[in-house]
Amino acid sequence: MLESHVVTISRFVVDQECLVPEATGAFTSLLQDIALAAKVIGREVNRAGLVDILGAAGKRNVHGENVQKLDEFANRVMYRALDHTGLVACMASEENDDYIPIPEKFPAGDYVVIFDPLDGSSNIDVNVSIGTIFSIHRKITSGERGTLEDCLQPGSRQVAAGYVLYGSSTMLVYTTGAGVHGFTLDPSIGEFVLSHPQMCFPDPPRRVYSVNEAYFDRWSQGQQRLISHLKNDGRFGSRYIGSFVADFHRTLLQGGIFMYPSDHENPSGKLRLLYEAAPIAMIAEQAGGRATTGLQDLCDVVPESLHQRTPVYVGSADFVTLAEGFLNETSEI
Ligand code: P6P
Repeated sequence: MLESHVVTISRFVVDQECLVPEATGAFTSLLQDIALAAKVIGREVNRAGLVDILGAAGKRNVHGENVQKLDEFANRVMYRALDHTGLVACMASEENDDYIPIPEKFPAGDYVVIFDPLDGSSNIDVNVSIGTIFSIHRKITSGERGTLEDCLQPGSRQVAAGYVLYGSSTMLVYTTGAGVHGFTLDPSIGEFVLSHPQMCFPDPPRRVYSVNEAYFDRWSQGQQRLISHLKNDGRFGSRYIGSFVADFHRTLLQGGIFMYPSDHENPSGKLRLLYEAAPIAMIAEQAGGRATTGLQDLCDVVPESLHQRTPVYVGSADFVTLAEGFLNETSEI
């Protein structure tokens, strides 16, 4: 028996569409397609321990990282959910060197979908939560089909952003610029149902910082001073899962700050701008938080290449601002 108050993601996006006079329904369909892909990926992620799908596929992606079979599967699922819809101008993915054009046999649309099909895949074999991250822009070039230029837009031009967290439950969290909304998959009906309407960073926030302190010696002096300050404060706890979506989701629900700094060996950090940092930054800002590279708002960074990396500081606004203060101290004492 379906409770009357249950709101599925399909119902929710249709209701939201009604609030936008010029909406054509295309965006609603696009979000539903992504939700379908999330269900299919989630099913395989949850079966990973049972099916011989674990372990590296023996290939390396553009970053020289071992590609896990689930990575490839998730990438295929996202592509096939979107390629034929007539809604998408082009795509880009962590798993593909170049941008992904829509095949000539299919019509193209106005939206550009950029995604990390399975972030945190190094955690697959140890059953740690992993996620899918997606960023949606409108095509800006005049041609019928999208190009690389349509993918290289700053986060401030995103029309939507979201992530799927494959954890103790499967959650889809997204924003279209009108707040952040979370949906939990109810396996008994196979639907994402609204579980977290209007998500906002809590005020007051929990004093939790999330960073991989193994790299302490490689950090700038400002970063080192920041972490020492948080430790000496005596009120902060530390949590680090090593899966961006999971670490951010906890930060969004409880408050705190997640950091992936640059360091002497990785001057641009590790996380990628287009399909990790920028979508999460849009969500963070829509939830009343902040997201910065340490020097500028992440949503203001104009991408120069598909897979460029960026330092990431995201979370409760006051903590992100505190971090910026330490990172921009001129006195390198
Ligand atoms: P480190 C996972 O491999 C990932 O790309 C992100 O999900 C995560 O935040 C980060 O790398 C963890 O990196 O260097 O701490 O293992």
